[in-house]
Amino acid sequence: MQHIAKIMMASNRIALLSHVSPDGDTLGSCFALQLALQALGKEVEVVTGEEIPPIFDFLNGRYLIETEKIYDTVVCLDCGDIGRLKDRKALFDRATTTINIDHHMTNSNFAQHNVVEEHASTSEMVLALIERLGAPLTKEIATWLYVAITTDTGGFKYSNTKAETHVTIAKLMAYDLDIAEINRRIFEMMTLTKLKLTAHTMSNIHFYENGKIAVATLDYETLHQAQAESGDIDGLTRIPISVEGVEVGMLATEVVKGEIKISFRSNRYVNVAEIATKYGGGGHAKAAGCSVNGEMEHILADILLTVTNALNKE
Ligand SMILES: [Mn+2]
Repeated sequence: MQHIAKIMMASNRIALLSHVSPDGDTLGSCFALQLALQALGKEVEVVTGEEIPPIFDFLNGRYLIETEKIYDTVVCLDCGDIGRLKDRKALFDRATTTINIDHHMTNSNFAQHNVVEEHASTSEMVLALIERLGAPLTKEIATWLYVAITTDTGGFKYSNTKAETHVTIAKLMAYDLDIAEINRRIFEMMTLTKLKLTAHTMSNIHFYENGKIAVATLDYETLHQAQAESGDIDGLTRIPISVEGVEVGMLATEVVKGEIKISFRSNRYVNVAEIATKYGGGGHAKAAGCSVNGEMEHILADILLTVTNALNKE
């Protein structure tokens, strides 16, 4: 981290990259680091590759969707592998120096400099970096870091929440954060589309292996008809795993025809990161994902076999 702080201090034009279908952690990490580096006089842009989910609009993050510019240093935040950059790989390849800061233990160490550590969120590493850079912490920065941690821990409910997570939160709360408003906007408010997709997901769950595996699907027709955006789908992954007795919950979505995205969640003992990695994805032991091209039914049948094997191996 010391070395990375030095590289950043020596760079003038820096790009910060979030991962595809950006979530609170990748965005919170990008915007917090952007604000800190700007305070140090650096020219810093967040480049997302897509619109960010509207639930984060109230925080006024400034970003570019794409750019032809060349940067001294490109930093990927919360990206487990280079595929998570999609079209921004070209931007990454053009940079003189590349850095990868992440907390997914399946990370492929794709940059010149890689810092991968096990924390509840990538943003905790960003906070450590900001402190090393000697940039002042502000309410705005603390808010983004809070958003990153609260989203990646499901509001401090997931097993990745550690004592150190709460210590960090206590530090951030000293900046007079409006946590009730942040949490209301992030966890409670939803679009009408999301409400309808929630209902659809709940009424389309299939169970296997005596109810230990639950699979919900949102196919292309359903998502296209609903005009769903990625923000409408985030969070629905928790629905199958929330049913009593389920050990592995899966949500398969097809936003782009023929591109099946599968999100895995497990409760206690199945390592879903291993399963997702087998299909070209990755993640954490209890929350992982992958994207496979083909027909939903075939892909799910194959994955279901793998999950069944993993379940019965334990
Ligand atoms: Mn994360």
